[in-house]
Amino acid sequence: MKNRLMFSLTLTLFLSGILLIQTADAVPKKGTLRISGDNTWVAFINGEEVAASGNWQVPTVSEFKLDKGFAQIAVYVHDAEPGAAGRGGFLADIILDDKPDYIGTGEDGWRCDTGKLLADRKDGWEKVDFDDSDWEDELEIYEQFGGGIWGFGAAIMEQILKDPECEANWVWCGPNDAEDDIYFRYTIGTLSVEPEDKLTTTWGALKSERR
Ligand SMILES: [Ca+2]
Repeated sequence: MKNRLMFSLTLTLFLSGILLIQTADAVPKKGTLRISGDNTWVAFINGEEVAASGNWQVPTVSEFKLDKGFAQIAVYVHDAEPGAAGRGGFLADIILDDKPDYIGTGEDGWRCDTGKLLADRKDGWEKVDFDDSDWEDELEIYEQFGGGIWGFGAAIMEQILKDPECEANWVWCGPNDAEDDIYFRYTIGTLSVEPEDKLTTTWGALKSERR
């Protein structure tokens, strides 16, 4: 009886060990954010600007670290041709760890909003603690990378997006021949609830690590 009890105890400990390892393993530690936008874009991670560009055929690639599996992605995309004079496009993917976990535009989880020019928007939309719950969660989804009106640029873009292969779709917030200033957010993981001062310390550390 005692042996059986010991056996059960050992088995339980062993199984919880496996569970713990799997749980720890499931939390991503580093990520890569790849972006293209027609015509220009500015990207933020945890409220800090990480990329800005104006050539959709040359995607930006930003590497970042996650804090206990958490990171906040925010991207502004501007279409330079007013209204129907030109179509806007946003293509992005997030690659987590080396497995890799792949999140592309066109998948669930992205939220978007239309609005003013970036310079005129002062509501903290790019910040970690910004409440985006009233933002649109159904994006307008256009062709997958390689197709559609941006297809002719794919060969050049592939020189940057080849590993891993881009599986994202071009997206927009509302019809891309109507809106010209678009804001996107994607939240990875959950922000751990910590006292305000500790949280500030964590972001401070993240910030200095990137430099
Ligand atoms: Ca336009």
